[in-house]
Amino acid sequence: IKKAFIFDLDGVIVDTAKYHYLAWKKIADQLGIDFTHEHNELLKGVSRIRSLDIILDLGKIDATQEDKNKWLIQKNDDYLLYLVDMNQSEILPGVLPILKYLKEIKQPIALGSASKNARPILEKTDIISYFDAIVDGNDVTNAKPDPEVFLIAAQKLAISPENSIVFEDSIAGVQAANIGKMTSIGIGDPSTLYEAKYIFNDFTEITTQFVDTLIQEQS
Ligand code: G16
Ligand code: MG
Repeated sequence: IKKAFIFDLDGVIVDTAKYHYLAWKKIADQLGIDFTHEHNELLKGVSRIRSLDIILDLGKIDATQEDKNKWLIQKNDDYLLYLVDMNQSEILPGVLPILKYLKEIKQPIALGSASKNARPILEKTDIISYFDAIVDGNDVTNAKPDPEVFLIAAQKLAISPENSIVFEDSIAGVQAANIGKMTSIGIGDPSTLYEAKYIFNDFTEITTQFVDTLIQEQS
């Protein structure tokens, strides 16, 4: 049996969530908006444009489109600076062994990320060759929790949504997988990701036996 194994990027494969936070924090500080790590949870898995709107809402700021565009550019320029020195050491623990195992047993692998910077990150961390399909923020019109990104990924792998498995660290992403009728696996805090079918603190808790179970599981 073949299942589609779809990975989110930020927070699942690499810990870029901290860089997104730092780049947004700088803009929030500039605007005098209190922006905490807790607020940041709301931004995970959410598109760049939507993230800015959430921050401006927090500060009850009504901005012009011109200002918004300026901040979106500033945020991304800043974020890209954090990626310059990125390498394979920034892959989160336990991820590489599972990618290797999936390749070994010939299960199809896809990326399903909201980020427009996904490809350079996969290149810098040297794992792009593991992916049979890459679907990112450049390919979708509807942001998570809309399942579009994962549905396109499954389609590219020629696997039905029911036979697709999604690894996600964000609430919006878990919801997207569930809405798409896929098996959702939350990576992170169980009190945040309780809507997922399975939840693990991180990838070191995911065994090859568990992967085998997922492949055998009836959808
Ligand atoms: C990621 C992050 C979000 C970020 C979004 C857009 O999604 O979790 O915080 O806002 O991508 O990223 P960019 O500004 O690079 O286009 P994911 O789906 O990989 O977790
Ligand atoms: Mg994520």
